[in-house]
Amino acid sequence: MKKLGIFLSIEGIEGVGKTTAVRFIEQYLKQKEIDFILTREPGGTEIAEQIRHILLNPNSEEILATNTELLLMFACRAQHIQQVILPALQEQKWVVCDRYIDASYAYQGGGRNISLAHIKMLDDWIVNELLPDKTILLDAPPEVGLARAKHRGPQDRIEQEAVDFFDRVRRAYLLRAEEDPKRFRVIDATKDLETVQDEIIRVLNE
Ligand code: Z5A
Repeated sequence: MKKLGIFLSIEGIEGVGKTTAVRFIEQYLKQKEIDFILTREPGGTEIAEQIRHILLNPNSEEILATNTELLLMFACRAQHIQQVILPALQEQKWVVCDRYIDASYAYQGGGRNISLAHIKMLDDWIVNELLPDKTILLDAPPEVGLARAKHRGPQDRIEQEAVDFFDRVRRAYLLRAEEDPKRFRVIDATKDLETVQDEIIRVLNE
């Protein structure tokens, strides 16, 4: 099979600096004249962005059931893999993705307490081993992320959860990293931006 491009995902709880990291990586790859795409989950295609709106809309009068949340995350991912991620990798581009499969284990597994067996079943079906080559996990306690995120606009549906929820999400992320040390690089996101970016460069150079 033809060699695929490099697949990099960025993970972490709300406000830890994923968007900032993605912008930094964008500059770095441009400087190195590497062909890449930036994308995100949930979203990344026209249809997946429409589903994202349902997932994050804080104003719906109907409560979104946790199983529906999980299934919609994977519906987005199925569309995203098919339409964006796989074609780009097949063209040997780098794919830099703001959140991917680990977010489902962390948020729907850790945060919402959905059984890992159910998530794994969808993972096997939809992701089918299309894992990132490297995953940068920006790690910080929820208080740090939430304080940073506070300065932005109104919160989306998931952002309205309590600190306890994000604590469970963080622990689930760290567990994923522990289980797959070859793929994950955990970066202490409480450090200043320059230190975090030095660490990111180290991962990119790998
Ligand atoms: N979700 C899910 O549940 N299941 C799934 O499978 C997937 C997703 C794929 C999508 O939100 C939601 O979907 C998310 C998980 C769920 N819900 N939550 N929560 P998103 O990815 O669009 O947005 P987000 O997680 O809420 O990210 P964010 O709030 O945009 O945060 P961020 O991108 O990590 O942070 P940032 O915007 O880069 O930085 C925040 C501020 O901190 C900003 O002012 C920066 O300048 C500053 N910053 C960044 N780094 C530093 C350092 N090192 N020091 C000081 N200040 C810093």
